[in-house]
Amino acid sequence: MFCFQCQQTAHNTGCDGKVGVCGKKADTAVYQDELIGALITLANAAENGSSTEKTDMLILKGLFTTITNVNFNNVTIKQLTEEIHIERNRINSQKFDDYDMKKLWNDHEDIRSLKSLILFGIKGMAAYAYHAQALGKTDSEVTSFFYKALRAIGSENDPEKLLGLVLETGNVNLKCMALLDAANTDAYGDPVPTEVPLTIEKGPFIVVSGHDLHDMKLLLEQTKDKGVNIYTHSEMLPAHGYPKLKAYPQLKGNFGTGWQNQQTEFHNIPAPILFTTNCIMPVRQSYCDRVFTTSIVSYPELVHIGDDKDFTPVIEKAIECGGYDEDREMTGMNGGHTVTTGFAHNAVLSNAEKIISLVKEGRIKHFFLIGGCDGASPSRSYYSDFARLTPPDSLILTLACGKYRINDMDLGTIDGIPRILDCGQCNDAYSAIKIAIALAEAFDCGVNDLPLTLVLSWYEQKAVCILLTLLSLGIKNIYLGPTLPAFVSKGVLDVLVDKFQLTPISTPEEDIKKILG
Ligand code: FS2
Ligand code: SF4
Repeated sequence: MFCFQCQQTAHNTGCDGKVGVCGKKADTAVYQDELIGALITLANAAENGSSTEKTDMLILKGLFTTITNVNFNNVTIKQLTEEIHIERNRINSQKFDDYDMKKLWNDHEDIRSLKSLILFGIKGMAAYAYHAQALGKTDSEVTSFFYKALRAIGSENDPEKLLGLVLETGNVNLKCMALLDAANTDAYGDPVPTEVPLTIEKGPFIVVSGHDLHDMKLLLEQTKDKGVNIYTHSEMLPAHGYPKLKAYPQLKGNFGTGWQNQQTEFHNIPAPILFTTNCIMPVRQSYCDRVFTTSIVSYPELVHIGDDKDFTPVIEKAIECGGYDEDREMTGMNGGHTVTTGFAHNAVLSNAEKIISLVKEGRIKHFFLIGGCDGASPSRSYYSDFARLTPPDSLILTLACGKYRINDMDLGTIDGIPRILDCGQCNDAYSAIKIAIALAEAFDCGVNDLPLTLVLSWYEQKAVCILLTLLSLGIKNIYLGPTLPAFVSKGVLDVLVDKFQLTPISTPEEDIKKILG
């Protein structure tokens, strides 16, 4: 196997043994490569063929399936590849051979690096497009870019053109995140600031993980008056902020911390867990009979809830498990008992005037965006240490699952505004961008001239497309960690550093000094 698409890749060069660090086995990695090879050929076949919405959907599903911690199941991966072959033959009668991904992995390191940025970027973007599509929203520019990018991965070898496509991936992902933002807010309302308990009430409950708000809504509807409570986990936490989801009284709180702690936190849990997307980790014996998957997530021998979205087996399991006998007090990673979410663009910008006058009065001197993915690497304590060191006259925007390192910290308020503002899931980077642009407009300057620093943590491929979006907007001086991507070659890194001053994190103390210096 060869895979180097995520931050925890072996030795920060690539997973190439019998099993990847994430638990993906060598044969699964090969089947995932074959799936991507089939998608590249499907995109070629579509160029002179007659692709339909079904073709578009297969592209999204195929890319999403290969994101880290989504699908560990050879059977469903091979089935999807077969569906792609059938679709390719349906839309174009010409004979095609699947693209061989070894060509990419063995290519010149700069070409491989640029193509990896595009491929991993469109994987992340496919997840966002899939969620938007589940709520009935599509965008033809976003859809057609998947085809264009896949074709380029198969055949383009001009580094300049590939670099252009890398930035175009970021640009199109901004549109895709805007699409998903509109889909979520049209369906469930604009998020409002919401305090979320970390205590689990006694009685039957279900833990819902992943990013899919549509699945969450369907489960809330199906658990109405069933005596089963619902708790979010990981990237589902921001669901609490959406008015039409928080209206369900059984949506009680949040279970657990970062996704990387799930094997310990789910140990002997008296409740089922539903994974709607990543990040699912290899499932341990002590809770494997209680884990359910749906949508793109797949794991051998677990019960999968199909497209009919009948969650009855999950609800029955919750009743059978019974939950805790007494309320169980749990805490966040810093000992806090509650966390707050719901500070998406609408909520923050409704306070824009106040924030602007606090800046003018010198009571807010700096903004930080400390966000992105979490992961197991001990060096990720950088982000919590960094947050603790930020001065009391600074505001911290956060988003995605990396927030669990800081979201239960009590860093106080500035004139009633909490110093930590959770914008939402990783795709809500769109909110952070909107907030930054609005601030730049208010102060009549560019985003790079604001007293704003982005301190990002990355793990999987959605972080890649978000980083590309920020670069495509010309945002400079981004601090990135905990390590730089193994797939970024020295040559490509030099370009990114030169063009965008992309900076690897060092120590929190040194970086803060440099930023505020
Ligand atoms: Fe976090 Fe995992 Fe959001 Fe990522 S829960 S690393 O999928 O997309 O963030
Ligand atoms: Fe390794 Fe990450 Fe690939 Fe898993 S997804 S095999 S950990 S590089």
